[in-house]
Amino acid sequence: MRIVLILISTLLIFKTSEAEPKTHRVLAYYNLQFVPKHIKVKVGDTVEWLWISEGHPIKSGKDGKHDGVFATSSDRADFPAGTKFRVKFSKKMLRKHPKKRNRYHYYCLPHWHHGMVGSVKVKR
Ligand SMILES: [Cu+2]
Repeated sequence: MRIVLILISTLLIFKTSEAEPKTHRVLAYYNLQFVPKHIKVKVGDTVEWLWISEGHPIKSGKDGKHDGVFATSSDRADFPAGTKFRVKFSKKMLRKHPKKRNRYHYYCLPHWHHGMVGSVKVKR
């Protein structure tokens, strides 16, 4: 009986945690790269960028053109290592800023022309 109860509660915990929104980490790395460069998330998930090296103001958009969806608080490349920046890809956010195939591109303001770009694909 006790084992059955443990099994049931374990299953419930797994079921709940599966449905809960997740936080996905992207590193702003030394070699002018976002790691991972492209990620897939689900609606309601959060992406958290973590600065491993200093600098790297982030803006949403492509080819150095900001599209106004999200951006770090400053355009100055003075974010210290350890800085975190979070964006929640909620239903509301997606409705407000619809994108082709739900893919949100972003770039590092001073380094995008060196290839410091990435994207977040939001699965429904
Ligand atoms: Cu950068």
